[in-house]
Amino acid sequence: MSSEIMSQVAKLEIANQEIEAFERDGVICLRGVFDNAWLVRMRMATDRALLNPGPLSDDIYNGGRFLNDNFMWTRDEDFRAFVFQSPAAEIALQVLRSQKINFLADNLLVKEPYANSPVSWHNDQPYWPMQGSKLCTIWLALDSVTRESGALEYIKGSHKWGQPLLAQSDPTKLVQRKDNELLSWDLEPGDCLIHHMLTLHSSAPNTSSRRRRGLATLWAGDDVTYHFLPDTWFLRSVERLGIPECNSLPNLKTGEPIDCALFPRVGPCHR
Ligand SMILES: O=C(O)CCC(=O)C(=O)O
Repeated sequence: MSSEIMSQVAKLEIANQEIEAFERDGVICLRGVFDNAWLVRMRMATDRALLNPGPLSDDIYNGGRFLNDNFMWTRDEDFRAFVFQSPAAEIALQVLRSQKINFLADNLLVKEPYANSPVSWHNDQPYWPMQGSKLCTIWLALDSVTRESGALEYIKGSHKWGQPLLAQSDPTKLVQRKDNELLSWDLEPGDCLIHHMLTLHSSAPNTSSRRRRGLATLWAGDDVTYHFLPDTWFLRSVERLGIPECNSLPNLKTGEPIDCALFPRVGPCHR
């Protein structure tokens, strides 16, 4: 890693107030934590990914294109650099108050102009064969994001309900509680949302003439262990990835840490 990148990451310090808000509300917005160099690099990488979607991608054309792709880091140098060199791992480490951090996956979510593809209410944890409380998703805005271009919306505090919800399930009972308070932010490029992987969230269609490119990365802290559950999205999909990192999966044991080639530890001595 270059000394410039190392000092950028070393300087990052998330205020205790923000970390407490994450713990209380299940989501926070941090402004301007990814600089222009990362934005330029990841926008170019995103445009490459759009030309060559991976084996787990969903590519929907409805009014405009919505590409939802994963595991770009295993096939593209810039997505890989984002995992190991960008401030993302340090953000996750601090927000989760963790001593170590493992990377789970990246997820590219591009809503092109007029993509009539809302994402329905869900939380992220039930897609993964993991247990533990220190799990978060960092959603980085590569473009300006408003309600019209497909902003995310969260149910404040819902990470404490302990309720898994897949996007295909009926959310009515959970999301229509009277006391729900919704949180949403307009974003500028370089801002990011950090949500707990049990926080319920959804996103609006893109009704604007602007692109809405988001790069989400998923992170696990030191209390997270592997739990073999054949019915998770991840375990149903993983064979289609067909990458050498997957060979490390059979070594994972229920109740044990998730360190392996597919869920690498990221930190100063692992970069
Ligand atoms: O980008 C979106 O529209 C949805 C993102 C999302 O659901 C997630 O990052 O978990």
